[in-house]
Amino acid sequence: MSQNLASTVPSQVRAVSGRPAAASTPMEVWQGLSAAVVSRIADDWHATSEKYRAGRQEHYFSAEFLMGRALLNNLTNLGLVDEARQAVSTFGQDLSTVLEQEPDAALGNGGLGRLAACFLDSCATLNLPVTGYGILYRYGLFKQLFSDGFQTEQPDPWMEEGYPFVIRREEATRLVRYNDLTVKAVPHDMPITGYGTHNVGTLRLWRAEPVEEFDYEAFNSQRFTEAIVDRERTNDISRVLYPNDTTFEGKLLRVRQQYFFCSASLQEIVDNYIAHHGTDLSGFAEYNSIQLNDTHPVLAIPELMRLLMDEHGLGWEAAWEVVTKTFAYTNHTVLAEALETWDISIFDRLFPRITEIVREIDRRFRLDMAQRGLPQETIDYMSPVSGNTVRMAWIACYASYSINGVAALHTEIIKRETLGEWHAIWPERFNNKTNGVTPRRWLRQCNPRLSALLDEVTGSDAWVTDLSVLAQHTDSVDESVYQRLAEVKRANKVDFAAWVKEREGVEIDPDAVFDVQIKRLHEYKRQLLNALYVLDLYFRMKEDPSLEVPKRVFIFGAKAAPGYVRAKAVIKLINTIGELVNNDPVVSQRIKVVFIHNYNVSPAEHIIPAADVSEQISMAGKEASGTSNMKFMMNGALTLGTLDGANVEILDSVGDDNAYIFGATEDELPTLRQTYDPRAAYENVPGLRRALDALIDGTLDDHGTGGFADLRRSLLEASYEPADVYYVLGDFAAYRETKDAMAADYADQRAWQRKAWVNITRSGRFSSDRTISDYAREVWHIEAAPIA
Ligand code: 26Y
Repeated sequence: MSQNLASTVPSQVRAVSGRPAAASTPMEVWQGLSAAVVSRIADDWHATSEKYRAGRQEHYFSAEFLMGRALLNNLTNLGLVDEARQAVSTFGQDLSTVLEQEPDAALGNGGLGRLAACFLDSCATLNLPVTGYGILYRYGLFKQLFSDGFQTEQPDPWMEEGYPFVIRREEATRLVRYNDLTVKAVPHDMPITGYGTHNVGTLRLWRAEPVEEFDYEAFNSQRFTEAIVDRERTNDISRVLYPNDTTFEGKLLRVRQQYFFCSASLQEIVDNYIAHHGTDLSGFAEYNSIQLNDTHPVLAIPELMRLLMDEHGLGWEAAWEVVTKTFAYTNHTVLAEALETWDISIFDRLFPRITEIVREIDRRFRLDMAQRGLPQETIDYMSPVSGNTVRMAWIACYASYSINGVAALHTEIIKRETLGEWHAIWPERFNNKTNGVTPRRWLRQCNPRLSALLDEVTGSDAWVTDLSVLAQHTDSVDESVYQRLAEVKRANKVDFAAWVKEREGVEIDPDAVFDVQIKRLHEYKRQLLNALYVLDLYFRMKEDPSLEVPKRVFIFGAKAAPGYVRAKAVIKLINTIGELVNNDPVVSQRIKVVFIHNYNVSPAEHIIPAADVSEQISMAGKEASGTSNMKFMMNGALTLGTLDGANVEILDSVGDDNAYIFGATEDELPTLRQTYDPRAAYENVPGLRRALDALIDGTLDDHGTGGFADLRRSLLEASYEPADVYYVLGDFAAYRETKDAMAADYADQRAWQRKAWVNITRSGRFSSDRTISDYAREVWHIEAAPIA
């Protein structure tokens, strides 16, 4: 029987701080409480790992895991929140202060990385034998600061002060060999607790370390720099998430990283197979399957070929047979620039044997296709190697038994276009797995008020592990629920307003409509469309001070890739519009703009429960799925969106009356484009000319960078590149009309709360438990393995 936290926490805190618990800092209390939680789950964790190792398992390979904070998540899953609050209060500490000490484990960029984290949570909750594998980046995604409204980046040394939820497993170290370097891969495991279960899953993150600490001989002979050069080259491998890859050296490092975690993970999986099932590797795929989270881990395909052939004696055919029954590939994008390709010279430099295998895959692919009678042109297009270029997505498609998209519309697009040639040959490999998000973190934990209401209305907490039960209550509730829901939202908004005041220094009114767009900054996501709306609204209000404008706060959160100049100009633009609006004594009475800096998982947990409007306004066909749209829905925000990604399915679930949909659809766009003239939109669409001209007439100052003029040109000038690639001006009128109408609807609170209730109760389909059950049954062929 585990001891209760009140008895273990003080000693854990003392061990960390070397002081009495009452004299320790909140950070030290976070450390101690976290250590107490790890100690509490240790036996179950071990038992789960042993159990999973013996049977059929799924391995989730991902370059990103955007885990966010761990302590509250674990306390919630283990049902220990109240006990922990009680335990720390005995020595005068406040649990929420303690929880706010924790850094976010931001080992990911955005959607793809956060999806991997939600998936692990669902796998643990469903007792599924799934392990995540990735890299223990020393620096997570950069910290974003604003300087004069411009984004600046700072390193994020998230583990520097110690991180109790990562356990080093020295004994399971592997060697990863490159042509020019051999490195140790040391596993660091994070426990993944589930809700209401004893099972504890594992996220195994590899850290690169030098085989020899440093060259002592060189050091002793006073050649200090030489002594540490190799050591630093090794440490570089797990130093930072996605280093800049605009230079050859940068690309080399990215490929080194990818190979690093694929090779180490595969070595372990193969060794485990041998330990449990013997040395005949031909049965490997009966016990193991590997999900490739996009193309970043695709080097696992040639690497498993290498291990099976060179280290375990299988012939090519036998090895290929295993490989093609092992891998499944998830595609997360239709944007051509995100489909990874590498120059084969990089492979030559790093691992000539992998080059050989990739070339052999290519040779056999071409033969195979020729035998199927495909025209040479098609074969050349599809082949894994073309000239000097290796195409990772094509290798994935050829070797995988399953290929999936992440929302219904996205899967249709990859079948028809992005991966159309593969679909023509292997239609049976393709399937859809609409994304989902974990209701533990994204509802239970981040929105305790709404959780309590749901417990009350449904009579239990069963919804936490079966979100679909909420649908039974869509219509069968009494009127008072809408009032209660309004009170919950209002209280969340009050909390959020205080958080914003403290963090960003901006005062916002909880009675305003909170309109939110939070996601990575990309042109296709069209933050610019939102910004132009706000700018236009500002001018409308200046022009007619008597205009009836519902009170609103426009909330943004977004990081731009450090080298993405235009995305950075959009950030500066939003901040500049924010200054204009917020400093206007009259306009700021009704509207405000807030840009939450350093948007990440934990800020999202503050923002989403307080949101009224969820902006999902990508150009139709470009957002593969979106997942924040699902989190907003669960928390009762209404979608303002295009028919893109999972928005389509959200609309299906809630019906036309409960979502605000606008803009050109994916199937309309090709025709619209033929006659599309952004200049005509500029001339004729009300408000556009004024808003766009403000970018160049001195109204908005970009400090002479030319960034705003570039944004304007990108929308208007065809000579520049195809003008307005993402149809911002084409959709502006529809967006403006729908958004105005939506804000006006907010006045009828009874009707608004009814819509919110429909969204919440119909969100069951978007639980990652549903997604993971589908993967487990249809792709992974694994079953629940509860330890107790
Ligand atoms: C090539 C490399 C630099 C690269 C790195 C990261 C390419 C892509 C990515 C990340 C992609 C990503 O996050 N995609 C998002 O995946 C989510 C989960 O499936 C989707 O909901 C979202 O629509 C998609 O943009």
